[in-house]
Amino acid sequence: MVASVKPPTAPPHPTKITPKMLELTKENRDFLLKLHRQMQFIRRFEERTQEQYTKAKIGGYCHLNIGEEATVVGGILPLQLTDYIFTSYREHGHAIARGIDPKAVMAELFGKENGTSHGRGGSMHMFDSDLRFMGGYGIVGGHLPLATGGGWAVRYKKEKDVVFCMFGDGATNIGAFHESLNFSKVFKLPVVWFCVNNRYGMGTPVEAASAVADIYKKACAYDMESIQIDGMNVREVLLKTSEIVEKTRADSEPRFIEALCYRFKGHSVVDPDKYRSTEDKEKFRKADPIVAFEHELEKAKLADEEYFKKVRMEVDAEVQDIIKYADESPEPKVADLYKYVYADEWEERPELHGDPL
Ligand SMILES: Cc1ncc(C[n+]2csc(CCOP(=O)(O)OP(=O)(O)O)c2C)c(N)n1
Ligand SMILES: [Mg+2]
Repeated sequence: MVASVKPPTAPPHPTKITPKMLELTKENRDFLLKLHRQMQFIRRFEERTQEQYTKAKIGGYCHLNIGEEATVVGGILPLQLTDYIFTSYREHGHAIARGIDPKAVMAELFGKENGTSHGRGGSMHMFDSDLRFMGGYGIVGGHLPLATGGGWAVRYKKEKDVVFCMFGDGATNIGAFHESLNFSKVFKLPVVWFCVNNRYGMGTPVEAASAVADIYKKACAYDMESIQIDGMNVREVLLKTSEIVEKTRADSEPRFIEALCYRFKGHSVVDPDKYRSTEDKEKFRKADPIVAFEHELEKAKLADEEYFKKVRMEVDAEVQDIIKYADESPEPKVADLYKYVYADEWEERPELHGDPL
């Protein structure tokens, strides 16, 4: 699969993040405000997605990123467009941050023909091979061996791309997690393992499911560099992710990041979220990654409440247009039911045969 993906052309945003770029200065204002706007856009996109679900415009499973925006934007942005991304099912925001047209993301949610997967996948299966967005996956941890295979392909072809694999805390308790980390280390695969620790796997807190509560320590068993970062702070996520990704690009050693955060809504849109205390929710609400970033921008006199209000209104209008687009988009045709089930053509790549290492 990875071998036949076309290399993309121009990157839509700066990829190598330096500490200087993130300083709260006037010179960096445009970039910082873009970050803020993107997080705010994803937040609104998700809020409106929830609304559309309750109106039965969206069906199937549906998991939102609300509260995790700093890990979404901060995790995806430092990647180059030739890097490969694998994510879990909570991936609408990641697809948007990667540069997939949000209209195609919403159309996919609506099950429409012009969605990223022609409406066949829905919420958990955003995909864009041109942008090397290799999919959201519904089986917890099921994509980790696939990312390992992606890392193998990159090494096999002697390329300089990085495979970026995002998953939840719950995924670190399954066998495929350990096999994947072990394999990536033994064969020196350029994979960055990025764990979004939102402290819960459905209704189960990390401590009740994992023998090791500090998840980054699990990677130490495979002798790889592993760090724990503040997943509520977009500047920290960007910088640390960029550093780790570039190290992996340089030496093809796998590395591990654990980003601590919190999801503000239930596990999925139908979860009434009765298992978390009000105190806990309030505590984390106070650390809202968007509000925290707004405070930083305001303190540095780079923006004010009026500006933030304007952004909220603008992104909401954009999302409303996107919903209209998705709603008016065509349904897949019944006659096309079997289309996209099997690959149409097999690309012969004899140059790939040989000794990979
Ligand atoms: C192999 C497998 N087991 C169980 C499930 C049901 N399930 C869906 S999401 C989930 C929790 C996963 O939690 P985590 O990895 O922390 O990700 P989060 O939802 O918090 O982003 C479970 C158990 C599944 N989809 N796949
Ligand atoms: Mg979780």
